[in-house]
Amino acid sequence: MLGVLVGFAGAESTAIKVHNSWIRLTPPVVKNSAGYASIYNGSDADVKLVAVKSGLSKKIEIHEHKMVDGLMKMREVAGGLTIPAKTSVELKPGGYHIMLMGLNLKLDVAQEHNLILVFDNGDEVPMIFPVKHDVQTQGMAHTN
Ligand SMILES: [Cu+2]
Repeated sequence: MLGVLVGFAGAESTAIKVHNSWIRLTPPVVKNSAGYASIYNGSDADVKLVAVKSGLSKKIEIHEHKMVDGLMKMREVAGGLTIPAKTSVELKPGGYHIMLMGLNLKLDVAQEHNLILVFDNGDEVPMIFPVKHDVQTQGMAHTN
């Protein structure tokens, strides 16, 4: 039996919380970029991130990085990215990411873009994604 308590447009209606969202700044000649965030599913049922909506790029896919024959390759996550119940899934460089293909504008660090995360339970979660420099090596920085 399907639940009927859906359809509330307010932010309170979803048990899905998105944190630490950002888009990687790519050079102007690169027409693709990637978005990252941590997605927490506070509900009692698994959900899947099945799509992301934005006018920022012509096409958006949910990708993963996988080692294939010793090479790091990325590919679309078939059927959507599962966020297990009461669990947080991290989208980050080298792992899952929102692939922005065919950017419609030049990225700049001053920008913030609105992306809507679409889940298979019908939830649509809008989130602001600021454009940032890749900070994945930040923790390894040191001074001599
Ligand atoms: Cu990708």
